[in-house]
Amino acid sequence: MKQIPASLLTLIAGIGITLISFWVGQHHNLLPEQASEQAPLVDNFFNVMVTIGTGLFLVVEGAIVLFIIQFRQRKGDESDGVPIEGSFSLEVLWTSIPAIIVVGLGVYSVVVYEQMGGFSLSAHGGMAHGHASVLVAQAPGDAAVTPLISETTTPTEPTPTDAPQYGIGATPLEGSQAADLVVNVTGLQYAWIFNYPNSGITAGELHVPVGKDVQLIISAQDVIHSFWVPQFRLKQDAIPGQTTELRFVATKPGTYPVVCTELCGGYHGSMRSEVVVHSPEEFDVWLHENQIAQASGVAQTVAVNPVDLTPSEFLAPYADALGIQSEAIASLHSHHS
Ligand SMILES: [Cu+2]
Repeated sequence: MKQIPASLLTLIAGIGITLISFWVGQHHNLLPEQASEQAPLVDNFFNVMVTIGTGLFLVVEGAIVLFIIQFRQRKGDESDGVPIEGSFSLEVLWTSIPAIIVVGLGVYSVVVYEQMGGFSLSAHGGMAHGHASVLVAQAPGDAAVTPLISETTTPTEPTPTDAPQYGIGATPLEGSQAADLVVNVTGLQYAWIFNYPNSGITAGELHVPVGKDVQLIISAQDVIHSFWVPQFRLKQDAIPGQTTELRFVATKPGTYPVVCTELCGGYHGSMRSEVVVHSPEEFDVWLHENQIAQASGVAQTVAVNPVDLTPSEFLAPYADALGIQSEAIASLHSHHS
């Protein structure tokens, strides 16, 4: 029988590895369900990485297994191995292929970040403004540089309201449009507090309507925390003294976990909450009920056994005091520990 040429075998192996890699990239089941408009962007990127990773794994491991068999020591063979000094063309190949992959993934990740609104120039300042104010802040220490900088940047200092915000903002499609719902998120050891500035509600879980453009303004009271909803594929740091933003559209009604992903202290692991995605009607009911409950004041709420309360109800009496009263924080500690 005539030997099959090596180039043909390599071609068949290449096609096989490619097909397997693409299949694994689409069927790995490693990610939780998608519940936001942003999730498919992240998942497509992840699938590309899994596809490439599978291909590399098969090529490298396959070569090892193949060579173990093909170049094994045969019985009675005591001779030395073939003296191989190296191969310049092989080295060029295995340096350039990873380089192309890394640069390609880097470019793709920037595209995804941009589509999610990572480079938004929001009404709150945006990246360009942020850089300018940083330069102005550095200038006083260097007299020679000051005149140069003051010529190129606007002399006005940003006011607190248009302070630069970092994070995922409006997408290029949304432009400078305002979000449908704004929620202030505060991270503190060891809880997340959600405040709805337009309705005055303060809650221990995040409630949002499905299909609506939601803007979170995230801050931290003590140390760095990180707000993460795995099903939304969104994560944003909560930093003391610097607000960050996270803008998303939830696509599936349901309850999803909110996790702190920044080791923030002894009970970091218990710093969890939930985001409840309602239908628009359900959300209006929730909004209405909570406005009534929180308007009724402290006197009535104190009489209720706290064990029977949801975090939202429990936090209601402290709505006004949030952020300043140590009492409110102490209550949160006892509730969450
Ligand atoms: Cu935390």
